[in-house]
Amino acid sequence: MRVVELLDGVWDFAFLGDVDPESVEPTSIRWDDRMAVPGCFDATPRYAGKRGLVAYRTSVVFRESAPHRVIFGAVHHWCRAFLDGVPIREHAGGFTEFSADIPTPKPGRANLVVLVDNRFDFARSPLHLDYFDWRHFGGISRSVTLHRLGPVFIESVRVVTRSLAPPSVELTIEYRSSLDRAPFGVAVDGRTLHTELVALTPSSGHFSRIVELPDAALWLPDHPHLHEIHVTLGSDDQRERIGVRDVRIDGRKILINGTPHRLLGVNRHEAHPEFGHSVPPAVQIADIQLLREMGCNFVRGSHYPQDPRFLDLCDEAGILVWNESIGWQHGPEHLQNPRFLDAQERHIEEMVAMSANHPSIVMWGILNESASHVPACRPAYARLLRKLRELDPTRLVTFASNHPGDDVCFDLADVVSANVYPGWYDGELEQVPQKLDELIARLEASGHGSKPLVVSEIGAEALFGFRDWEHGRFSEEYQAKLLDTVIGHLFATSDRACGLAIWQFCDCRTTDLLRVALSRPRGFNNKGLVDEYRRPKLAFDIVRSRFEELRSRA
Ligand code: ADA
Repeated sequence: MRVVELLDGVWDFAFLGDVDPESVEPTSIRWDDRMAVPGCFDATPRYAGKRGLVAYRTSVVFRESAPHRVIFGAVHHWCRAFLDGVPIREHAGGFTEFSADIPTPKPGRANLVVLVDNRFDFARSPLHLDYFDWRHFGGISRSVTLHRLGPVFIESVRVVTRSLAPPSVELTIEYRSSLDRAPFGVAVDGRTLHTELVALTPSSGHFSRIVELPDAALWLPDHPHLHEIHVTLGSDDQRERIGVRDVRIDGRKILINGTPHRLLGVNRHEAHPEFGHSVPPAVQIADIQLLREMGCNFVRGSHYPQDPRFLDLCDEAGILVWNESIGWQHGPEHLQNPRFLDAQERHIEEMVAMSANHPSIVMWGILNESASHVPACRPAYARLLRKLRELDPTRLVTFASNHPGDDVCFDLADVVSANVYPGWYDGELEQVPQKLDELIARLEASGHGSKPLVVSEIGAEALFGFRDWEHGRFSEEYQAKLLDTVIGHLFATSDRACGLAIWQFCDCRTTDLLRVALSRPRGFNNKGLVDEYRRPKLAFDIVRSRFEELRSRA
């Protein structure tokens, strides 16, 4: 079985500042501080809000000269890793997993140094830009593990539901090998269901098998049954937790295992003022508790791939997920730039590779609020959505448009998703019902009326604790009243939308770029139903009672 060592803990740390990474000699850094891994250094008091190059160091022990791999859960947002001063991997882009191979380590202790840069630099890290409406925290934000690789090793195990009755799944195993055959086995929930001696192609390859799961119960939001699949190949193994379910569309409805589901939920940033993007399990569990308390069965991971551990919790809680690749209001200058699109494509590959086995994910999203109304940007949407469908034909694809009236890419998606702000950026609260009706009428008129519609953002800003008799903007009362009106109108008087993701679950720190910061009191996007410490605002109870009522009617 594979030997895996968790490298998390307290690492040596140095804040190097505004220096060029090319000028840094990793063996002569002055280590003058300590930092938690996983963690975001710029969420700690000493380095709060700082941008620059930093260095992390730990030591690892190789007991033998066999090939090893270091897997980084996520690093924000550019890094270069060295083993004893020798570069082993460079990576741009946070929120996704990547690895570094060490084919022939010297037995003994070695230093693993990671230079990490949270500065904005389109040339090096085109996916993280300073104007996005959230704070890009920096650091090694998810776990780091060291894997010893044997003569045969499993690169990935992909599990896809093939049939609901009788339940069966298709497993696709990608491997690397120096052998021409190896015993292969599949156990489900501890029971061996399949064994064979499988022929392997030299160096690398893949094969698929369909396995019936006679005792499996199906995964549904109300009954999220999970099963553990243990795959062995030669001396290597991998465990995946899966749910047997399928996702389809029937006209304007989204079906899970053949049953229409109305998606009721929120957008969630993976962030916390004390931990940045490295949200600890205790907070993730609190978030799940709050989502359930509100009656949500849906979360949109805005606007980047969610932590696999949070996805595990969604799998367990039966919360449907829209998992999204990173992006925010990109115009033609990005969407026609091959460098940007290549980086998006690599990031999408990493996102799908790390999260495709989560049954909670029902759709993939791309490019939040980008120029999907500009004909010249259509090829970018076509390319990235095509990529997603190639990588995963079993799920729906979508993108959140903030130009739903004149979007030119909706036909490329399975689900039409609209971000709208009636009563906040667009008109007064009293106009909300009329504006929602106009949105639906425009979609019908432009020929997109036959697809499922998700209102993927809608909301209002409320400063936690600001209660006011005028019920004006920024008060908790205003937000509560607006969301009450939205939910009431969207589902009580019309059934056109099949999903809603309120903007947003919790307040989050935003960019310090002046033009955005001036419209964001406290430097936060304050449209959360709870504040950044998860304290509920008035709207929390309103949403809960509306969602409860809708679910009891369903
Ligand atoms: C947009 C965007 C969100 C957030 C929101 C707001 O719709 O997609 O990330 O910025 O607006 O609060 O204005």
